[in-house]
Amino acid sequence: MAKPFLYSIQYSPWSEKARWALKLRRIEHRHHEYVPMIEALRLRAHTGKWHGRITVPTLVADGVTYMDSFAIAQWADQQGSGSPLIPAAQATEVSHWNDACETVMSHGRALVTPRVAADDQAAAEQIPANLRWIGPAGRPLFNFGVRYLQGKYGLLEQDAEQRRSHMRTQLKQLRQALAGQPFVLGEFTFADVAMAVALQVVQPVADSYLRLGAATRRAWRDPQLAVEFEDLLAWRDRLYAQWR
Ligand SMILES: N[C@@H](CCC(=O)N[C@@H](CS)C(=O)NCC(=O)O)C(=O)O
Repeated sequence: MAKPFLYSIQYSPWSEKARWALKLRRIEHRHHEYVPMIEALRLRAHTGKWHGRITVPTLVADGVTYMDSFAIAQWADQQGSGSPLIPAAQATEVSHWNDACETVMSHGRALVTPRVAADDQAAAEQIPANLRWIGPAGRPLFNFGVRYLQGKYGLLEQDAEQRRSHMRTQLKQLRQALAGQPFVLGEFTFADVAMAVALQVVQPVADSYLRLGAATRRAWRDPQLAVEFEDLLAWRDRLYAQWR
């Protein structure tokens, strides 16, 4: 049987969720670092998905395509070994927390993107290493990429304060669910993975877990939310140290 094949984006928290789940379930796989826009055709050809939206992470296993980080985690939970990520008795709760993660990260993406775009060094860091030879053409390519993301993910549809308020609601619920304990649902589950990764858009986790350029790292930090949710960032760091 061929090893599962994962398309992922190194800096993307959605990819991080999938990578972490595969690691926890000790699933060996091949990996390809996906270049947004430029490799869309390759991904469509591999998965046979010629219509509709394609996103990464995407896992292809035994001819079946899983094009969503939670779908990959659910698949991983049926394979491999280790303690369950999504215990049957808590499947509904885990799914709820995955939705909360999606809310935080999608609003977070809309806050991060303009901060990266406003910083020349951060913008330059987004050009993949194997495309750096294009030199000054990198900036227009990056600007095109920003417009592509704005359209695809509706990044301009709400203002920053509205988005922060949606994120705050979810993060306060996380604080309440944790109530000073180590795990969201009493024991370690994918709910912890999802919410720990969601905090990437509040303030990135240490470079040793997820490497980012210095300017990119600055741009991913939300100055307001990072101060308001210092306790959750500390929880995230402890969870990474023990489980990642
Ligand atoms: N619900 C999806 C969302 C994935 C997602 O938003 N992926 C972005 C990561 S930045 C992506 O594929 N970006 C590249 C592109 O849209 O071309 C999941 O959980 O996997």
